[in-house]
Amino acid sequence: MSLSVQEFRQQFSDKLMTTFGKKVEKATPFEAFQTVGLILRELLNRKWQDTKGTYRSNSQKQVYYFSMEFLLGRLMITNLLNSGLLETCKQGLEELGFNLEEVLGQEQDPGLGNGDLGRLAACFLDSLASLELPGHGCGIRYKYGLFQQKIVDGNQVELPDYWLKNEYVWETKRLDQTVEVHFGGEIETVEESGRLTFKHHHYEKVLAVPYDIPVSGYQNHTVNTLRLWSAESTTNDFHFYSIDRKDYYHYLDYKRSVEQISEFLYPDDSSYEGRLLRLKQQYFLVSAGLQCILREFKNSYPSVDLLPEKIAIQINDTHPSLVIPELMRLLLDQEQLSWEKAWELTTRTVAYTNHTTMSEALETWPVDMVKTLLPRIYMIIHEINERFCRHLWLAHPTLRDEIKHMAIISYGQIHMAHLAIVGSYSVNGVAKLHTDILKNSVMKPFYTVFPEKFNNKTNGITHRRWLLMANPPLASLITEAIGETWVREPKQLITLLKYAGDAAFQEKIAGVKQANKTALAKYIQERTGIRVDDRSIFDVHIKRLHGYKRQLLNVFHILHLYEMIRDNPNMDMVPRTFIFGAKAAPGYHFAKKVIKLITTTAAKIAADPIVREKIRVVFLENYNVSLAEQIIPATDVSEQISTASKEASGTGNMKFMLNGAITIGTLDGANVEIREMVGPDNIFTFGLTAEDVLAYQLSRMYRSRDVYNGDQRIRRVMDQLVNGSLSNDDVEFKDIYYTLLSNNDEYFVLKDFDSYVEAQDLLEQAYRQPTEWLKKSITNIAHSGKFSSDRTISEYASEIWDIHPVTISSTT
Ligand code: 26Q
Repeated sequence: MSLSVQEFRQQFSDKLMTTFGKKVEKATPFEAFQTVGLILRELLNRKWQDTKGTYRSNSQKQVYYFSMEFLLGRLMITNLLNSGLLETCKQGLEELGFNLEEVLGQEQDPGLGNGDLGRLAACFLDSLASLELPGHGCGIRYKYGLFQQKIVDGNQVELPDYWLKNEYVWETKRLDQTVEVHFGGEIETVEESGRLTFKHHHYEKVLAVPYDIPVSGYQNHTVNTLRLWSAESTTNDFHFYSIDRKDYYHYLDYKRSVEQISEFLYPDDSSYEGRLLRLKQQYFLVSAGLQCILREFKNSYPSVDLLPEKIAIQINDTHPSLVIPELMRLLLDQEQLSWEKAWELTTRTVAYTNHTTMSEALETWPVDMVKTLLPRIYMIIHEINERFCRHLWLAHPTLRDEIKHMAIISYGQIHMAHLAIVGSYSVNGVAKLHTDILKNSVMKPFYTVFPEKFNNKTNGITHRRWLLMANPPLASLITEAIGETWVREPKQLITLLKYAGDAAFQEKIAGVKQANKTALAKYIQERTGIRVDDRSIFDVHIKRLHGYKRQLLNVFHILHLYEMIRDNPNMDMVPRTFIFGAKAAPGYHFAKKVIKLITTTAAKIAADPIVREKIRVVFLENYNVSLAEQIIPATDVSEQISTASKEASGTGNMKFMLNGAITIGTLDGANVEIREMVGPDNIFTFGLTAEDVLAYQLSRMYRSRDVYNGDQRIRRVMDQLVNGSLSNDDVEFKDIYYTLLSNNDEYFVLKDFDSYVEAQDLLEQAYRQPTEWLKKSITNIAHSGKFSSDRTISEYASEIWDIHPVTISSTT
């Protein structure tokens, strides 16, 4: 289905009139945006119907990706590009007197995720649809996404992200698909004709209402579904409720408590303690999603025995791991299967992805909380645990000492990762190194018991969003050189290698990078009033603020340069602009102090006429997907400097290399595989290896104070934190100072400082050789095909899910 510019204009003015009662000349950019959205939706709806119809009739296996987060970013440009209408729309809008960029800029960025894990889910949906694979997302329609960040006096301030304030043009409310989710109450066990049955009384009823978002594939006919659940109560419910309570105020309380469930996204917090509301959210997602899948399944198939042949459920970390006991509950209590049969079906349907090895990030829930909120689910988890421990005792006598560490329930806590491993048929890590650490250390005893479950699926990103859409000039240049097959087969990017040393091509690449830097410099000036030198090196560190991601190490390098320039104002160096973007969890004190340190350092340098000629620091507030799309194409240096072993994979690293930035990084997460691909000459690695870090943790032989005492450069940097040179308030940064010295620098910032500074020096020398630098840059782009989420999803499809592409037949 394609539209001519003429038809587009006609539809635009018709829709504008019916929706807003306005003529084109009077329309605001927002109204123009909504109108284009409505045109696209109509086109998408047809394909959507066809896709659903085809899936229903061809009976092939489908996958459901359960995730508490989907960090979609703006969808208009994706949908335009996917339906081949980008040029038509651009021209049509221009002829009608609008500017495409401005219209696209009207779209809210749905911030329904914290960071990488949520963004990964969004990339996966894009690849599923683009590869014509039958796969859907299942998540929560939070009323408020991740908070909006403002910087006030150098500090982070959080504001609510009410992304739904204008109608969201891509969603459709599906009232007819509403299901009920039950919380609390008691379970009565009764024997009925020789079988125990479980009756749930006095529960609180919550309505789960789905909102569907179409997920279109790149220039094909597939439109899959992202279903987001909203907790709602209707006034019609009042009569149900009042039978028990006869109290209008109780009803209002109930309504409030129901609506809270999908009210906001929890920020990923370093010191997070289990909160009842988060558990409610998790069960809400899982129960609504599974009931709906099972209902649909039973309409299509004669017996639930076929479940593992027809459906796979992937859980994005342990957050949705209650799918395991909930599926058991539905199969036992509703479908009346035996425990053994229900367990067989469940463990052949569910697969689990792990995203962290850090023990403090592995989820646990207090037994009492689960018992009270989800009494039947608790009974089932208890039984799973009993059976699992018995199995270990009988079948793995050598592991008897380990059982207490492997139990699902121990010391009053439920260990969700243990539940997820035991209840699924596949456990995957997200980069080779990460999977090896799971197998050989963090989950070693489980690997001994279930070696066949463990596998690696290195993360990927959609090159359509992160190159084709975010960096059109680079995309065109690549297509000019090697043709356009790379868009459908990103591995083809490898043919760019033959241009790595080609002077003419290098010059064009340099031109694109320079233009992107100029554009970013302009954007920075508009947003912050700061003028940055677009000829300086753009050195970028954008990701969530976490101790292990070591933004602090980057700041220490900057403070070190500061001292060097003060010592020697004529020092010969290539000017650099350090760009940061990061949100800290609202309760994460240390992370917020690091933000303050970055902004304070930025201000100090800006006020110093000598230093600011050579270095500049910019903190861009409210980092999100749209901001990333602006920054990444303009980046020279990609900072990926986590403490080795801590960053499971990272995906920013991949987005940067795809856009020709050079990585400075530790041998952590997917950096290791990036290095394997591009070779050691085309990446700057430094610091402790994962093995070193794990060894230090075991031996407890690291003493940060010794490093401090033995290294004058570090002392100078550290002392700036507390000697009043950064802040008049001499306690402002003392917490950072003591975390590094008295708390022994958990993330090895001091330990890695020297080798980081050395790597930065080497990097600068390389930058001084433009031909060599550009060769590195092109080599990185050429090898980035491996890191496309199309590759990742193909691996999940064949090695975990056993699903296959489906050609959508047109029914209209
Ligand atoms: C937990 C409890 C309460 C509130 C929030 C959370 C929570 C929310 C989000 C905990 C963790 C997350 C997100 C984790 C995450 O993004 N992990 C990242 O996953 C990426 C995709 O695989 C990897 O690339 C990153 O390395 C990993 O850090």
